[in-house]
Amino acid sequence: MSYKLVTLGGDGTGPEVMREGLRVLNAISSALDVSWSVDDVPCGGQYYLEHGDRDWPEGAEARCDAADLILLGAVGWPSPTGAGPVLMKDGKMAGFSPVIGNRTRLNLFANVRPVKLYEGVQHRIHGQNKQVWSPGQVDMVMIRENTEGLYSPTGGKLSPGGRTEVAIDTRVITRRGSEQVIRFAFELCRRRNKGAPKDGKLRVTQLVKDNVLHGCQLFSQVFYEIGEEYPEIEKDSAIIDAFTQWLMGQPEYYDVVVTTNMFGDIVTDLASVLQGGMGMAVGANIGRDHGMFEPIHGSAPKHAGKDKVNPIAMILAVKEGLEWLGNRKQDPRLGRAAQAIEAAVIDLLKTGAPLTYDLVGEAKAAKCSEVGQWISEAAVRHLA
Ligand code: GGG
Repeated sequence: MSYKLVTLGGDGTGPEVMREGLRVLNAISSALDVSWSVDDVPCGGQYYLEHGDRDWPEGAEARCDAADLILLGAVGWPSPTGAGPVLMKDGKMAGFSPVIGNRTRLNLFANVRPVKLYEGVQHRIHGQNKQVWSPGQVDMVMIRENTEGLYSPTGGKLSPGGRTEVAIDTRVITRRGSEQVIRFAFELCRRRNKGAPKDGKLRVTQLVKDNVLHGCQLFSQVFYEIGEEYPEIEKDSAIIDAFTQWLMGQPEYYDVVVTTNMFGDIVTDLASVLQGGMGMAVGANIGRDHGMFEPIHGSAPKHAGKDKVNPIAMILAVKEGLEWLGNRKQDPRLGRAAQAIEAAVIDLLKTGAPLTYDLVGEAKAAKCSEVGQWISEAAVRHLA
């Protein structure tokens, strides 16, 4: 039996990091005798520019729906006409379908973003390659609601192009959407059973602006209702703007964090600074029946085609995907594969080379493919 894998490489550096993710997946799968049927679906802004009417082929939805596992690289491409990304006729970003389209259609309601600092990562928060925090101090999971909020496919423009032009984005927060993601956060906190690095307490922190926004008031109400079912977990609430400075100043206080869609989008990019940057940060889009795994970074057009960017986030996305699928299918081989990949990444970061420019600077930088090759060999060694 083989598992069905859909790959959505997308734009720019997306296909480059995907290639390294697949290099690791293939190496470890042959060592464990796991087989995959791989369906590569082209998509994104570049696809739209070449094909004219859609950002992925006819029938792509059904191909994703049939997958056991979906891996996404990155989407979004600059418009040849000037500022901003390539947009489709309906005003959506070309690349909407594989990302927000899949999240919505497949009800991938939880966007799970581990924020973990591995030993050896030199982040540059104060302008030098030093560590501000030790790895044990940064180990939280952020959960972003993934199907509604400001990313709901509602809103539009009135009088487009005229002097009276008005653009409206509607922030939709539903009880059902809030319930499913908040419950997911409490369950994850219980299952993870780690607690915050600072004090070992199981803690779920919600990020809201409930002093201003109706949607956040509903989210918060649901948070405390559901929280009652988890007496062993501390319920913590932070106003999103204040949270941004607490996150940087005392990351060790946080265990599991849950928030609405756009707050989560922004704050997880910020949190990536604590773990070495966007090249280290993974997003797992999880629903009841489907999962899609991606690096949280975008397509980085200026680096495209240079074999330059950090593939570790994509490789860790493969690891998260294998862990998720292994649990779903009760296949212990996939769990072993996931552990071996993480162990290989840990080895590499401790060894200190080969690593890409974002982690070690241009002078010492290795290529994207060298990093992928090193990790794939090390992961296989971990299985022996
Ligand atoms: N790999 C992530 C990616 O391609 N992001 C592009 C994007 O527009 N994402 C929207 C989102 O994460 O909400």
